[in-house]
Parts: sequence; C-alpha cells; structure tokens
Amino acid sequence: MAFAGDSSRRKFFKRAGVAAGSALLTANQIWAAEHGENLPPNIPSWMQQTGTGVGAAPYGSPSEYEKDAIRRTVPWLTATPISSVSFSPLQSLQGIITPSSLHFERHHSGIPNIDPEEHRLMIHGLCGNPLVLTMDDLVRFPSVSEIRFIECPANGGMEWRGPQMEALQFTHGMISCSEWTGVRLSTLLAEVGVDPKAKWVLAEGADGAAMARSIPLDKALNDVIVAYAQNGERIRPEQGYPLRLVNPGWEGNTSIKWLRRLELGEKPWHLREETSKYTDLMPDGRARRFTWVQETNSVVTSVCPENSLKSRGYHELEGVAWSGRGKIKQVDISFDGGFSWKEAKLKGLVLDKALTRFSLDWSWDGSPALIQSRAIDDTGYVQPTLAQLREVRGVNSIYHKNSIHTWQVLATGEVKNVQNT
Ligand SMILES: Nc1nc2c(c(=O)[nH]1)N[C@H]1C(S)=C(S)[C@@H](COP(=O)(O)O)O[C@H]1N2
Ligand SMILES: [Mo]
Repeated sequence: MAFAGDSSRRKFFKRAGVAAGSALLTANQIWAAEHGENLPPNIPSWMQQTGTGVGAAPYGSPSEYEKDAIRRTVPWLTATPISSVSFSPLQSLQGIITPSSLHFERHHSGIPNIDPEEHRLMIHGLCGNPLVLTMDDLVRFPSVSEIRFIECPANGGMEWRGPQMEALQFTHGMISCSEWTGVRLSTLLAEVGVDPKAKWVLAEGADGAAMARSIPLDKALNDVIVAYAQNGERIRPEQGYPLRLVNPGWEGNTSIKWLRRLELGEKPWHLREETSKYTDLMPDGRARRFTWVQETNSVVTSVCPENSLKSRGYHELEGVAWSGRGKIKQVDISFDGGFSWKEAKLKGLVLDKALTRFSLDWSWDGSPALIQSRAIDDTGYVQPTLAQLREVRGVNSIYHKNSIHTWQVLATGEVKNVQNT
C-alpha cells in the first residue's frame, strides 16, 4: 500500500531540488515542507483565529474550493445562450438530489423575470368552470412533495453516429432530480370540471417562446404536478419561477416552465415542439412522434473522463440509473464491454421516476477495461445496447438515446468515451 505522503514528499524534494535527508534542513523544516503548515500535528491557520460570523451569507453558496462543480455549456451547441442548454455536473454529484443551482437548464427564449404578484394560471377550454388563479390561490390547494427527475430527451443525442463528447457532463448531463412541491394537476382539473369531450390538455409557458405542449388527459389526471417549490424553496428562475409543470417520467420538454395557461381540448395541438422538434426520424424516412416516456437509462459517474483513476486497488464504482416508467429494479456492471456482468447494489432511496444511485465494490488491477452499466426497471424493460437501439432506430434521431454507455479505462487510469456495440 502506498501512502499519499510518500508521493507528496518526493514531489516536494523534486520541486525544491533538494536530496531527501539533506543536512541543510532541520527535521522540523522537512516535516513542515513535506506536510504543509496546516497538516497534523500542526495547528492549522483556520484554528488560530475566529471564523466568519452568522448572517455573512444570508443566502449561502458553496465553498470557494468547489469551483469545479458547475453547470457547463458546449460552445458549438450554444449559438445563442437564450436558446440553448447548460449541463449538470453529474461527475461531481452524490446521492440522488441535484442541488437547485446545478439543475441542467434548457430555455427556448431565455429566462423571463416574472413578478409572482402579477403571474396568473389560466385554466380554460372544455371545462365547466374556467379559472384564473393567483400564486396565493395555488398555494392554498392541498400539496404534494415528490422526488422526480427531469430529463431532456436530447440527453446523449450528440452520440447517435459516434462518440463525440469527451465528458460525462456532456454525454448525460441533461438530467437532474429534485423534490418538487405543488398541486396535483388532477386537483386543479377537478376544480374546473373537465368536460367529458376533453381528451387533451395544452400547457403553455410565459416565456418569450410561449413554449407549449399537448398532454393527453390520462397523464394529466395521473401524476402531473403544478409545482411552485423545488428542494424546499420556491422554484429557481431557471427552472420556471414561479410555476412549472412537472410531468414525471416524460420528456423534459413537456414539463412546461413559467406555466401560465392550461387549455382543455378534444385533440392535440400539433405545435412546433411536437412536430418539427421532439420527433425522431426513423430509417424508413417516417418520423416517430409523441414519444413521451424517458426510457430506462444509466451511466457510471465515479469513473468517467472527468474522474480518471488515480490509483490501483479498491474503488467504489458508482453511477445513476432512472426510468420514466417506474422504479429501477436492477443495475448490472460490466468491465469487459458487456461480455460478463455483475449485479450492483442500489444505494439509498429507490423511487419511482427518480434518479437511483448504484454502487459496486471494485479492485482495479491497472489493466485496461471497458466499463458499462445496464439498468432494468420494474416493468422488466432492459436498457438496450447501442447496436440494438441502432437496429430499430437507425442513426437519424436526436432524441431518446438510452443505450448502454461505455467508458474505456486505459492502463494509465485515463478514461475515454468510446462506443462498443
Ligand atoms: N416555457 C418553457 N418551458 C420549457 C422550456 C422552455 O424553453 N420554455 N424548455 C423545455 C425543455 S426542452 C426541457 S428539457 C425542460 C428543461 O427543464 P429545466 O430547464 O428546468 O432543466 O423544460 C421544458 N420546459
Ligand atoms: Mo428538452
């Protein structure tokens, strides 16, 4: 077993150009130089004074040493930041909750600055009692709090034809998971009295894009939340302040942010976001539409291009899995590109339509490996291989690429994004 001190000592002597054991340095000087003034048994500088008092940060922020855990954009994807995406740093996150500050963002016309006092939710169309609700009205309804993921169906979409993004943040960072609090859409629909002829609900946002999607009434009455809070506080502007739809397990695009209008109708509206976008071109030239559910998916996060292996021996391999259909039932890990599999352990909470963390004890012997994870949900759906997915879908799609992902571990410990079909 090599101790961290051994290599830092070597590094110090190299930098200082001093041979180990040089008589010019006293034992104490060597100790301090080797270990740093703040390391045991010294009293670190931050113990030799008082710290910052309460109230200095009325709204807290992360430690200044955690500058790497940030949302990132891909320059060539971001022709203009008002219609683009920022990715969540999955490589730096733990557990299943995404800190609100690190939730991925996807805006079609920027983030509107909405005064909640002047914001209204209008519910109209085929119903007996159309309503215009204030935020105060909405908060008076009985509420629910549920942990759900939101994923853009374009997650992974850059990789249909080959590996392109040399970072987990960009191959999978369009998923995040929060505790959402709000009113069930079914509660609000009961209040307006849905006409039996109504089969669809249109949800429209109050952004410059007036982004809107048609949602079948069955889903609207099932588990959809009209949410005003995220992880305990009011929803962040990026996520739809003061009100958004959370459409569990479905394409993130249907979780309309800055929600201002719900209309009940007989037929879908066939808007831009469900015709020219969020549809997939099949090999025969026809397009799939209304591909609502985010299929079972998973990825290893503790070993990835951003998290290279720094030493041999024990590693707790971790990752996240999710299914828009329900709960994750099982995750298997392969180290040989899918020839053999070991069952991982599901860690912590295993919830419906939420990120689920998995882990596996692993001892890295320094040899190259092809690491994959394969998730199975409680409907029995098994995450497909890339070859299986391409066989059905071809390579002309943007959306719904949920195939098994491969990380190549090199003997140096570096990790590459590769495709192993
Ligand atoms: N009003 C409105 N709602 C919207 C969008 C938008 O641009 N405007 N983007 C959609 C898309 S494409 C996705 S993937 C999710 C992203 O949610 P997030 O930005 O909170 O991660 O919001 C959806 N809701
Ligand atoms: Mo999206």
